[in-house]
Amino acid sequence: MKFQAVAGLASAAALLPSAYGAVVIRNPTPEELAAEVLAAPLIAFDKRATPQAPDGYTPTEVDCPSTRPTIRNASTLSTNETTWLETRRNNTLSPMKDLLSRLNITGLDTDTYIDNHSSNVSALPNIGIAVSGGGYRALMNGAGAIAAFDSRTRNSTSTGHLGGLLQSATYLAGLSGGGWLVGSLFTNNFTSVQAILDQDTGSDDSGGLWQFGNSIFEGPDTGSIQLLDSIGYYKTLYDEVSAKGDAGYNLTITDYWGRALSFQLVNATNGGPAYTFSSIQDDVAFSQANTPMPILVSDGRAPGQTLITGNATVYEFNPWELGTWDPTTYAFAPLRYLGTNFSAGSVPSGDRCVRGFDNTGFVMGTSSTLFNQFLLEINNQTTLDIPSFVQTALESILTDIGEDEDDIADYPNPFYHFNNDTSRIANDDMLTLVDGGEDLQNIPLHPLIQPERNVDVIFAVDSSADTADPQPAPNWPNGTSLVATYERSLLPISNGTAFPAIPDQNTFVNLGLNSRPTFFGCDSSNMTGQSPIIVYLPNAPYSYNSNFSTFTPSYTDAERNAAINNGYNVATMGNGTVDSDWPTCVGCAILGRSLNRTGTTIPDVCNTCFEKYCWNGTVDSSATNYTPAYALNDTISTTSGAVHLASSSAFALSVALVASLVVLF
Ligand SMILES: *[C@@H]1O[C@H](CO)[C@@H](O)[C@H](O)[C@H]1NC(C)=O
Ligand SMILES: *[C@@H]1O[C@H](CO)[C@@H](O)[C@H](O)[C@H]1NC(C)=O
Ligand SMILES: *[C@@H]1O[C@H](CO)[C@@H](O)[C@H](O)[C@H]1NC(C)=O
Ligand SMILES: *[C@@H]1O[C@H](CO)[C@@H](O)[C@H](O)[C@H]1NC(C)=O
Ligand SMILES: *[C@@H]1O[C@H](CO)[C@@H](O)[C@H](O)[C@H]1NC(C)=O
Ligand SMILES: *[C@@H]1O[C@H](CO)[C@@H](O)[C@H](O)[C@H]1NC(C)=O
Ligand SMILES: *[C@@H]1O[C@H](CO)[C@@H](O)[C@H](O)[C@H]1NC(C)=O
Ligand SMILES: *[C@@H]1O[C@H](CO)[C@@H](O)[C@H](O)[C@H]1NC(C)=O
Ligand SMILES: *[C@@H]1O[C@H](CO)[C@@H](O)[C@H](O)[C@H]1NC(C)=O
Ligand SMILES: *[C@@H]1O[C@H](CO)[C@@H](O)[C@H](O)[C@H]1NC(C)=O
Ligand SMILES: *[C@@H]1O[C@H](CO)[C@@H](O)[C@H](O)[C@H]1NC(C)=O
Ligand SMILES: CC(=O)N[C@H]1CO[C@H](CO)[C@@H](O)[C@@H]1O
Repeated sequence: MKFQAVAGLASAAALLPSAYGAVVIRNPTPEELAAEVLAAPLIAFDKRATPQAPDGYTPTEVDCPSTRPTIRNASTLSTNETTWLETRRNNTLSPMKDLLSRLNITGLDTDTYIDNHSSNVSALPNIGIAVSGGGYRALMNGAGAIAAFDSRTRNSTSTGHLGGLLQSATYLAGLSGGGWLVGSLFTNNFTSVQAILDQDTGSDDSGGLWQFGNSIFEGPDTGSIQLLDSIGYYKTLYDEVSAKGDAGYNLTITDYWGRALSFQLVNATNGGPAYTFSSIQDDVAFSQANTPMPILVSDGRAPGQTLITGNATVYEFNPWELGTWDPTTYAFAPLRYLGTNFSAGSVPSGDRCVRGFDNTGFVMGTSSTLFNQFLLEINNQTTLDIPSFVQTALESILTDIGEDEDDIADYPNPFYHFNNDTSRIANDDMLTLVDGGEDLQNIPLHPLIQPERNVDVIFAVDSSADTADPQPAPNWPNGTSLVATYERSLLPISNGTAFPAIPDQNTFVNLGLNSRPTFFGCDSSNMTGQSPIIVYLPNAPYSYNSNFSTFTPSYTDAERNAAINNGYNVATMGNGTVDSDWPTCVGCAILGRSLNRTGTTIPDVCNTCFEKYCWNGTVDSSATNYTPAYALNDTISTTSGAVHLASSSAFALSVALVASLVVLF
């Protein structure tokens, strides 16, 4: 893409007055004023993820707390997490009892089993859920799985369903598009997918979450409670990001991307500029451990570097911290004080602290920076009225950082001069993070296979677009992400993490391991170290072809709902209609490691399940093509028609962009 060279941000700002000359600043109507009050950024006692940032999107200096924040090394869990886990593990027991009893594990009295071990909760199952990247397709397919696992979804606790698994889980990790899902739920008081879908059953289709009918190029629907028309939307994005730049922070395309995403994912009429990811720690439901712990994943990539699969440092964001277990940094920073000038692990005396850097949209955008490319398509939206100051601002950023770096997110490096001898980034001013899927590990397993977390089973929802386009069935997963995590586990950077053996992608396709659920790592004695059982849940056509191209920017509500419904069917195998043993087998996967730990005999029904669902080591690497058939008879079609055929993108994409995204998703 060719951009007119512009000298820098200052010149973009200088263009502001004339650019704004075209903007009609409207007189707010009483209705708009009322909406503004609703969206007021400082609702002090609103105990959900909250607009805690002192000055909206702009990171702001504040006095440090009396105990000044510090960087810690990664040898243990944080005390915040350890404390929280004591309550969370207890809180999972009652939902887990309900769930397991519904899953009908003949030969094991699961109520008695849990009661007998409840004084030593670490003997009992510790569940993680991981939702892959893949843009809106991944958000929607992942949402179907989460809805299936959520006892708040209507009918989800009927026979054949899996409701309650979410309530039984300790961790919920998301990456890129999966991170949009996780971030959106947690920014909204851990609302349910059901509640989000229920919002627009009425005639008022405005102002709610997940309105994907308008792409990010258009901005939010201008319904009754929306403040912004298209120009107002762009002006808001521009003003907020510019203010961060004016405050002295380096800007990247991720700043714009994160702000734009927030209008769809954060339930606020103004895109929630002051919402921070660290505010989740004060959310009542989370802090009382009535939700799983959310984790988002991103990769480190220094400027000018090419990211090599297996060699990237994998970072996580959780409500308390940003950091990594990898030996190449091996440190965690307090999320709330990101942006503060840390040096050798502490804030130099005399320096103040910074708050508001961890804007929740920016964190979600950091996990999904590949979609910065999406935003750069703005120049090609000829049918839309996109103000020139937006294009100028994006061009200016690219001029500053270089077009090869259009996918980075810039963080002042909190790990500066920390772990000098071992950290790759000890001498870098900036910590530059990119999309968590750029190292091909598109499922956020990394945080969940850390031995410190003792996870027993991971429900790994894979919405990757691995199968090539064009071919009969593009944009379905074929195991590539699991292969990447397995191969990395054999390298020194894995630092004590272990992962089950995973076969090559042709084997996945030839044996159908990517068109039905498969367990990996069933036999713990066969492993080089402590590893969970992986319950692989690959997106596949059950009731709908949800294999939208990663670049499709907008979706009708019908498409969205059908994709979510398909995801529900993937997770439940059509509510147990494809295999009536499936719910029982899910229960067996949950209990597997725990039964080993407590020396309990595996019930016969579970042995049958493990024979049926565990990959048994068979390999068939012969060349192959993926041609899936619907798993259910009851299928849905939407007006977009046969999206399983090479999907027509809503706008022209350059060869280079298609290539860069196809390789990664
Ligand atoms: C997290 O841990 C720190 C240090 O132990 C403590 O000061 C802080 O209050 C904790 N935060 C929460 C939300 O528990
Ligand atoms: C968890 O449950 C155990 C056993 O009932 C109890 O001893 C412990 O105090 C509980 N811990 C928390 C943090 O609630
Ligand atoms: C429970 O599983 C047994 C087989 O182990 C089966 O005979 C029975 O019908 C199942 N019950 C329900 C309610 O599905
Ligand atoms: C829930 O189950 C009831 C009774 O079986 C059925 O009528 C209804 O359609 C189901 N609702 C959903 C959302 O599946
Ligand atoms: C958050 O959700 C909880 C549980 O559903 C509810 O009791 C509470 O009122 C909600 N809080 C807000 C601020 O919406
Ligand atoms: C979004 O916010 C509106 C207004 O505060 C609220 O009525 C609605 O329940 C919220 N939606 C969700 C899914 O939380
Ligand atoms: C901006 O980026 C430059 C070059 O990477 C770096 O030296 C500088 O510290 C950054 N400034 C801030 C405020 O992060
Ligand atoms: C891994 O990345 C580091 C820098 O991040 C680089 O110095 C090193 O050569 C890379 N190793 C391999 C095997 O690519
Ligand atoms: C790390 O190295 C820098 C520069 O050499 C030095 O100033 C700093 O004190 C070192 N940090 C530690 C903790 O030794
Ligand atoms: C599997 O996916 C990779 C990309 O991740 C692709 O290169 C390969 O051709 C695919 N193989 C099959 C059999 O689908
Ligand atoms: C955008 O359009 C220009 C022509 O206006 C074209 O040269 C360019 O390749 C397009 N960019 C992309 C990413 O499609
Ligand atoms: C188990 C293991 O190898 N842990 C190492 C991970 O990396 C850190 C930092 O290099 C080492 O201190 C640990 O021993």
